[in-house]
Order: sequence, then structure tokens, then C-alpha cells
Amino acid sequence: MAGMSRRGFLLAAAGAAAASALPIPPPRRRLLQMNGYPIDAETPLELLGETYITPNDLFFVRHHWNPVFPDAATWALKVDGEVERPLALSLGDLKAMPRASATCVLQCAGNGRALHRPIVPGVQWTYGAAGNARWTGVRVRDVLEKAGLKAGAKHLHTFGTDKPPEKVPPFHRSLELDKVREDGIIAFEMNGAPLPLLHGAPARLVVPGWAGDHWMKWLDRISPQPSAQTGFYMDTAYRFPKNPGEPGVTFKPDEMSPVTELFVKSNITEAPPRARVGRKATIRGIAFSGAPDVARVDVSDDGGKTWAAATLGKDHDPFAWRLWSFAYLPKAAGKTTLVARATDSRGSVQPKDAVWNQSGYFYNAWPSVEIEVSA
Ligand SMILES: Nc1nc2c(c(=O)[nH]1)N[C@H]1C(S)=C(S)[C@@H](COP(=O)(O)O)O[C@H]1N2
Ligand SMILES: [Mo]
Repeated sequence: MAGMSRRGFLLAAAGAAAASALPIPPPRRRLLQMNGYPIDAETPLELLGETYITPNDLFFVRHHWNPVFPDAATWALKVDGEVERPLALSLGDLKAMPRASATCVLQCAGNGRALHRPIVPGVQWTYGAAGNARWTGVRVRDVLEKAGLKAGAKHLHTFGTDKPPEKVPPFHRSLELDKVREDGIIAFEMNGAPLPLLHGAPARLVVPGWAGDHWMKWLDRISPQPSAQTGFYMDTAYRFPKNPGEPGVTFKPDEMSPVTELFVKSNITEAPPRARVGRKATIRGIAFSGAPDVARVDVSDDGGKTWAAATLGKDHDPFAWRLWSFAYLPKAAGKTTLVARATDSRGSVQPKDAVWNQSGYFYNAWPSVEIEVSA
């Protein structure tokens, strides 16, 4: 993005219509960006909890290298592998199929990486590599049925159009067919608008409840197969220890398994810095999980000894986040620390401390805020 502001870049990218090239210099002719990524941008914490639906222009962006945007006019989704009839479906073909929508959270597995101690290398996401959107397209199940899925297939291999530079391994992924047949959507709309280029236009995979690495952008091929895909982004990256150790303890790939379901989590997105004894002070936040629903959010002013229930927002959908608020009534003057804790519909409770892991995935410790209470 040499010589271009982020906003300028986003405007240029948004204006790039159906073109296939990004308006940035080719990999070897540009300034070195210190984090090494073309665009990794997160939503500010205070904006996360403002609305149930995260607007498209505030939705975090993450990809591994400069994207190659497909031309929607010539793009086709190829379906091959363990199917009776390999297919190539145009955007028009997809749009002629029955529609499906899901309002759900997309969260990068690395969201909150910056909060792990000891520090973990990688993009230093804090809170905002997560958003809640309404995704519309067709069911993966319907596409696979059209192609005639064969019995032996267990994993769906997914491919996007982006190409890594030189010897960098491609971002090739696969996920369990059972999950993607149950809930998966190939989405071409986001919040009622055509899917934006930066979010994977013409179409991306949506995997409600599962971490962002499964949500292939610029999707151009799906292939059901008997076994999981191999390669760096399956065998080394996106793995979480089966039996985590103390903070700082690392594991070999075979001692870990792929990240899938999100961990139960809340964040506090708004809190007054100051309050008065006996006057209600409202704090707000979001909560979500890899389980379909959030059952409750509680707040404590004594470090988790006692808890009081927050009020959940009225909007909810399976695997979406839930806004919440809590009217805190300060009892004494001084510095007060409030912590929050979510519980999901399967009974999983957000832990006081996150599980440290060498890739910094799934940070979900209790969020806290400090309020200065005066008499
Ligand atoms: N083709 C492709 N798809 C991809 C990626 C990528 O690098 N290439 N990154 C994944 C990761 S790690 C995340 S967290 C999400 C981010 O989606 P967003 O940019 O729409 O927020 O896209 C996923 N899909
Ligand atoms: Mo991610």
C-alpha cells in the first residue's frame, strides 16, 4: 500500500468493480510492511458492541497475502472429487438455486492473540477480528446434492483464487463434511449487499460456529474427499493442543488438532470510566460461542466471587453474537474492577484465564474494566 492511505486503498479496492488485479504494486516492488500482510484490519472494540449486525465497512479483514480477485463474469465454482457429476456453477447458476441465510459470527482463530502471555508471534489482533453478519447464498448441502455426493467422502477440500508469493504454501483447507453439510453456506451476499471483494466476492464459505480459517474466500473449487487435505495450513497452522500445558509450553503438530468450534467468549465494549455511589452505571458488551446460543452473561465486581446476571439483547440467531448490558450500582467509593463471563447453551463457561497456546488462538479470558467510583 505504498503511498496510499488505508482509506484510499479501501476506496480503490471497493471501486475495482469486477477487475481482477489489486491496485497495489506487485510483491517485490513495494515498501516492506512491518507485519508482512497486505491488509489485516480489525474493528475497534467500542464499535463492536454498538450494533447486532457489524456493518460491512467496519467488518474486520484478514487474508494471508495479496488477494487475486476473481472476475465475477467468468468465475465459476468447480465441484469435483467424490461426486457423480463434476460441476462448474456460475454466479447465475448459484443464484437460481434455493437461497439460504445465516446471521452468525465470523471470528479469526487469532483474535485476541495480543492478549496472551507470554507473547505469541503472529498478527497482534486484540478484540476486533470478529464480526456478526447476515450471510446469504446457497446451502453447501444443496450444491453437493446437485453434484451427487458419493458415500466415501468425509472431508470437503476448499480452494480460493489467491496465490501466495513464490515458495509460500497455498492457503488450502478442508473441513469435516458433516459440519459443512449441516450448516455450511456458499455466500454471495453480506448484510443484504453483494459480498464485498475484501470479504471474498463473488462467493465465500460460511461455517457458522467455526473459526475464520474455514471460511474460504474467493472460493472457486470444492472437492469432497475421503481424507483431510494436507499442507502447511492443515498440518502445522490452525492447530490447538489436545492437552494444553502451562503458558509457554509448545507442542508438536501431532499433539494438536485443528481449530474448529469457537470458544465461549464475552467482551466488554462500553463502560463509563467514572461513576457515583448509588447511581447506576451501564456497561455493555457482546458474547458468542461455537455452541448455537449464549445462555447467559454475568458480571462480577469482586473478581468472580459473586456474579449478577446481565440483560441479553433481544436479537439472536444460531451462532450469532448476543449484545448484553448490565446496570451496575456502585456501593462504595474507589477503584472498582468489573469482569464479565459468558455461558453458552451447552453449559460451557468462559474461563478466568485463556488457554495459552503457541499460535495464540482462541483467547477468551474474562474481560475486565476499571471504574473510578466517587462518593
Ligand atoms: N482464500 C482465502 N480465504 C480466507 C483466507 C485467506 O487467506 N485466503 N483467510 C481466512 C481467515 S484466517 C479468516 S479469519 C477469514 C477472514 O475473513 P474476512 O476477511 O471476511 O473477515 O477469511 C478466511 N478465508
Ligand atoms: Mo483467521
